[in-house]
Amino acid sequence: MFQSLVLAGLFSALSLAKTVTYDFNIGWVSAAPDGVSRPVIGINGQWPIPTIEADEGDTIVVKATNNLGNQTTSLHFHGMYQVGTAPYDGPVGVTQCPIAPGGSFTYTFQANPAGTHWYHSHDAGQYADGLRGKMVIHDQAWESSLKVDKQIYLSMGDWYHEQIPYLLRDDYMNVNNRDGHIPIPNSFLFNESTKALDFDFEPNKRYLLRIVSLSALTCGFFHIDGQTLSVVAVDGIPVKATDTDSINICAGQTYDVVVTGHNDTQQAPEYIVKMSTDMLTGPPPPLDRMTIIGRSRGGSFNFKRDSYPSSRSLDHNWSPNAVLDDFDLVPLDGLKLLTNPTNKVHFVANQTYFPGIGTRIAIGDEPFVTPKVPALFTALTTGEAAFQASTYGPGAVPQFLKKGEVVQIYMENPQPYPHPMHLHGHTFQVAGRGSGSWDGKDSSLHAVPMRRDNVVIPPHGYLVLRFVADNPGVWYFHCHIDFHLVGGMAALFIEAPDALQSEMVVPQSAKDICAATNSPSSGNCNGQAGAISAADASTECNNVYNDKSENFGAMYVQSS
Ligand SMILES: *[C@@H]1O[C@H](CO)[C@@H](O)[C@H](O)[C@H]1NC(C)=O
Ligand SMILES: *[C@@H]1O[C@H](CO)[C@@H](O)[C@H](O)[C@H]1NC(C)=O
Ligand SMILES: *[C@@H]1O[C@H](CO)[C@@H](O)[C@H](O)[C@H]1NC(C)=O
Ligand SMILES: *[C@@H]1O[C@H](CO)[C@@H](O)[C@H](O)[C@H]1NC(C)=O
Ligand SMILES: [Cu+2]
Repeated sequence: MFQSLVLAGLFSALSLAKTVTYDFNIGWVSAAPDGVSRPVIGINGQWPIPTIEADEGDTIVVKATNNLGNQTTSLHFHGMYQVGTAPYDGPVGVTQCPIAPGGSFTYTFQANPAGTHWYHSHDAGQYADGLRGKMVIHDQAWESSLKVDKQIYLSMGDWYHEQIPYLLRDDYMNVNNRDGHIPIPNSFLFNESTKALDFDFEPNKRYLLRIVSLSALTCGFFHIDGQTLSVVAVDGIPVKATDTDSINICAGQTYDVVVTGHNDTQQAPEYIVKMSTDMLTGPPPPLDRMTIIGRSRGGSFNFKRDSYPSSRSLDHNWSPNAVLDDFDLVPLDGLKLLTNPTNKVHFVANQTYFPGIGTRIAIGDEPFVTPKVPALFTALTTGEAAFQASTYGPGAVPQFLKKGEVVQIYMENPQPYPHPMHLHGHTFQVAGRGSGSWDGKDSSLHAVPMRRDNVVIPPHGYLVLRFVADNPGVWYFHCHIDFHLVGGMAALFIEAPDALQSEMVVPQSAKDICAATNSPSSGNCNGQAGAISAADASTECNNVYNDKSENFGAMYVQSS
């Protein structure tokens, strides 16, 4: 009886699910989001690019066609678990080959989990040239529990006038960059523009602001003068509503915030979006380039009727009084700390200058270097050898997980800069975070840790993350500062390769895009069947000493 009820419920949920299809032609367009015109990567001739929107459980189909001519591309649907659909996760060299100019690849996956997410190129720093957009997956029950009158989709993010391939070649990845200096953004954008939009908040009405950071480097503050921000979700995970004065959103993170329209003023309250400087390795851009100040309607103020008061409450020198500490958030489902991890992974951020090569940054034994064979395809096609590290090449920094086990990542950051660390295919509990080192005791971790998929490791500090290995696949764990990712700040979780081999094959369409770039789509890191010795892998496969490919971003060089 009970079982048939459950089945009936499942069936009705499934029968409501629909398929949402997008046909994306990815190509160059011209845009001037901060007044300076430059070529940017748009979709269907437009930039900013479209928002992907669906209900939880829907099937999303995105056909991505590469019309760039001179670069390869890929799309990653940031925040999607991709259960059973790892070949459609998007990162080049991890779950797919790059899409060559003229080629196309269709991504098919379930809209899961709900929340505010985004999608972006995952090909050699490319998203900073504009291929970055919003993705909202609706959970109607949660949304109606918020009693909001309207939902507003917003983004913030840094912006460069120079294209990423040139910034990588001439600056960040250059042999002369001895200290890991990162190019300073020229501007900070709010909803992809420096022009402040107006909020039309009606008195006492409630608004859900879904804000995503599309940044390549810097975090950004958001604050509305005289108004409380009620944070209700981070990275799509609902949390107990928590009031704050300001939030700081870092590269790749999302925040859902409820705001109630003012009823007690004649004024139009101002809001501010401001680049935060803690990740900059050099002097910040001019204040007016890193700040956007706009108005919201308040009280009896009416945009159409009234003129703005001349006095302003905020200026470019603003700094936040109090910023929400995401570590203190509590997930709405109250999920307790995962205990007794059976797999403990230890990472240490290590920035090193390699003579004759340049500055690279590792979290495991070596800086990550993109494998020639996408690591997922290696896991799927090498049988027993899929359990050996050498099979993936030293630059893949592979970490092996068993199905169902509790995994702990203990990461230390002895460096003076923070990093937003992002995991694909999962959300993790942020069980511990602090300065110095962790004492190794569960008693110093949070009992009900907040969960998200992207968390900042503090400078000279540490993180303790836990998650259940319940999603067989090959999942990237990386810094979301896109320069650091290109510079090697990543590792791979090879999760349950045995389960993978029995459940999944390399899709024919994925083999086709590999063939189009003359890349192997099966075998070990050298594109051969079976195992490879560690010695051979270190000379033949991906490592920092024999890699030059990433120095020029996603530039397409036709192999002869
Ligand atoms: C690629 O094409 C774009 C758009 O035409 C152009 O601005 C850019 O310089 C090209 N890149 C290279 C490396 O030639
Ligand atoms: C922000 O941009 C999105 C498109 O990405 C648009 O739908 C939305 O209306 C914009 N928000 C505001 C408040 O104008
Ligand atoms: C104004 O808002 C406050 C709560 O912020 C509420 O207590 C009060 O009743 C409201 N006044 C009017 C006139 O709506
Ligand atoms: C940092 O990386 C370099 C180069 O791979 C290595 O020689 C050094 O031992 C590493 N340091 C730490 C603390 O891991
Ligand atoms: Cu990502």
